[in-house]
Amino acid sequence: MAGNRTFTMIKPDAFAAGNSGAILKMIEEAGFKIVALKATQLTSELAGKFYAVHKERPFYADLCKYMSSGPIIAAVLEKDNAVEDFRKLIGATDPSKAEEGTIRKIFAKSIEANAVHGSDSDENAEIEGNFYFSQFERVL
Ligand code: YYY
Ligand code: MG
Repeated sequence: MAGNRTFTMIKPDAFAAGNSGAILKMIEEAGFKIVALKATQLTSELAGKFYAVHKERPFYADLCKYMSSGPIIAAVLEKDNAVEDFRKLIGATDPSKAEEGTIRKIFAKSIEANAVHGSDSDENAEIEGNFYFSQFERVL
């Protein structure tokens, strides 16, 4: 059975553009409950740890630099079938390929500066949520 939580980040481009509120509104209107939330900024080392699965990819160094370039918002979201439904809401990694009405289509600037992160599996949602939040920083 699919899990009911996923993890998201509002990335530096969307935060800097003042789109965090509009994105969180879209997330709530799509039926997700925000069960953990913080504004923070990653160091390049922490961004590298978060995206370690991509460390052999050609875009990894740029991604780590970009993800640590400014403040972000991290959040855990709750909804039935959370991971899959959230990936649908955010749209394709490359915003030029994202469907109309998706968060990335509306707010992303490029494939790298693509406004939001969404976990790709229940297992990674758990790992990524734990990367940012202790048990006292989330709704149980
Ligand atoms: O899960 P998702 O964020 O949609 O894409 P991933 O393939 O996991 O890549 C993570 C992150 O890396 C992506 O959101 C932007 C960046 N990236 C990139 O800069 N260039 C690529 N060709 C692919 C991904
Ligand atoms: Mg991914």
